Amino acid sequence: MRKNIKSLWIAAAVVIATATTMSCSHKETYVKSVTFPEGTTPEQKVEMAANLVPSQKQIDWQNLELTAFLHFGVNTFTGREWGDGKESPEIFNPDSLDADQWVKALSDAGFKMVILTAKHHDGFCLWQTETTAHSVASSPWCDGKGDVVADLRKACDKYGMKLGLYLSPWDRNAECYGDSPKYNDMFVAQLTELLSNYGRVDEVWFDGACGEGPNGKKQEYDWARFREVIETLQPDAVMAIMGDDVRWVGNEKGLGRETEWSVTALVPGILPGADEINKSLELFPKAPDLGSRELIAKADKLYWWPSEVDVSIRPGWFYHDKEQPKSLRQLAEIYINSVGRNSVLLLNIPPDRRGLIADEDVVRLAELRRWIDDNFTDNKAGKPDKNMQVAVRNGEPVNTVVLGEDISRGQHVEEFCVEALIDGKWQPVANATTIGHKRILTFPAVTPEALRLNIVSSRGDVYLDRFEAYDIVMPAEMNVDLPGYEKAPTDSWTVIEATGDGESAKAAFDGDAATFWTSESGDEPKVLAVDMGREMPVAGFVYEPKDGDDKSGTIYHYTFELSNDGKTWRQLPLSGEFSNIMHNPIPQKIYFPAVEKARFLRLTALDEIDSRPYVTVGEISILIPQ
Ligand code: FUL
Repeated sequence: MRKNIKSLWIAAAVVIATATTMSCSHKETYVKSVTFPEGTTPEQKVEMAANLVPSQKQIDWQNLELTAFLHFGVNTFTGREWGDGKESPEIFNPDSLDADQWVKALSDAGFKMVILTAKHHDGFCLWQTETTAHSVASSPWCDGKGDVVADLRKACDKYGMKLGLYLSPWDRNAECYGDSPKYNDMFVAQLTELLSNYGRVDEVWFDGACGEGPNGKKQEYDWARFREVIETLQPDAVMAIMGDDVRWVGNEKGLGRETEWSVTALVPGILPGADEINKSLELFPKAPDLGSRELIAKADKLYWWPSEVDVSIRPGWFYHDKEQPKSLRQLAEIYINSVGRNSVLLLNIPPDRRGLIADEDVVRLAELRRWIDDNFTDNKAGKPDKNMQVAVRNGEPVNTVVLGEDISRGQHVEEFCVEALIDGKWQPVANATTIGHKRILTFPAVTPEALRLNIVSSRGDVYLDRFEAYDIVMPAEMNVDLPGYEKAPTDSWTVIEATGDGESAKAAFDGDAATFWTSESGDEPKVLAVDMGREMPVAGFVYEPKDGDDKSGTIYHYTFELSNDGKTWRQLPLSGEFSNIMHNPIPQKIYFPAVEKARFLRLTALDEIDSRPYVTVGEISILIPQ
């Protein structure tokens, strides 16, 4: 706890008291968390929530706005999203790895920090480690003498880029994984190496994915100890996701919430008792409401735990040959829906097998930078006055406002309306709830004399430090499907086997993922077999989870077989895992090593993402060469 600095009036800061403002008699501020003493009333809790502020390193982190993610490792060479830890280090052999090329492209695009997967779930370490032989030291790359983290450090120094490191707690290679104290020692040793030998580290990213299944071993992580290592070795680094400085937004689609509170009742997963408290509040990282007044009334403690939106420029986190980067339109929408919704955007740009960021990704990043510069430089609004009103340049149209609260004083706005003065009358042009560090709101273009912000409700005083107006142009949409392959028509398809209700299985290839097949029963295995009506050149298949928020029944592990006569089946040599589908339930495009001629296909589901006794298929389709 620290004493509040009395409200300072800064040039652009506007302070207003609103209808809902309580008189903040004792303005004590709370840094990072606040615990409610017993008997605190709901009103007092809201007042205390208004006085919760971020730590300095959280403020610095939020100001970065754009951070880049680099997923690189053995998966780059196997084409998988989650390695199983059995990969031979021999396969790691980028022939032109150039960290300078990565950081230059990222720096040119305006990124301020880059986070590298020093170790992903497969356990392969990209640095020279004493903790395991499963690392670059055992690879042919640079005769085993290379060190990707060191290369990246050097490039970051050259371009003034901050460095962050992703170290996966889940390790599918470490023999001691599951032997909790032993693995925790190994993990601490890895963390210590990374945080001691590579200069300043600004973000440590611990992923929440964890593979312990019903048959697996249960590893109990020593989060308190991991945190201590960070605090000792890199006190300025934020601890993200499995950490209490930075929160996972809850999806991998590039979407912040419409109402994105940095002040939340959700307890960071690394803190003792987090699971029980979150359960009692019916809270989880994907929950739509993390900070409303109703929730605060039920909570005993609140955290300043701001959101980070992680999303990949490509469908997968790792580079896969047959995938393409997102369109500029998609990236522009992601920018507005992340940075513009009180979040930091963590955009993944995976280096390819050469060890370079692919040309088309470099181009797309440059396009994004240009789009941001072209659209968010020419502010048409003047300085806000004390009524939160800005004059707009004479006769100029605007369709976007960019607002910001001075978060060093907390997050206060609960609901607001932007009004435009047109022909002498104030008219509403946009309504929204939270602002936080930055809120970008678009609306049909108007040509007003002035704009004003009408705060409908807030938690105490509002400290606005940004009110800008622009006339932005969204990039045109374009087709990002991979050229050369297309989905085969399904008119002649018939179901030859389906666990449960065979009739409903047709819904799995009716071209509409909103209708789906459910295997229904708990029978094993769960099979869907189809006669495609004629022999086809099959290059791969697409499994699409059913549409909508309810993803129950989504398949996790599977086998996929083809047949020419419907009797003799051959299983395709695939990983058999829709890796990460529980977090990112996008259509899974699986390409075979070679095009196969076949008339029949059989998908066998081995388990469901949450071990439910049934599976669902929104759509199954076949990819054929065009
Ligand atoms: C997830 C991981 O399982 C993915 O592979 C990826 O690293 C993503 C950023 O986090 O939970």
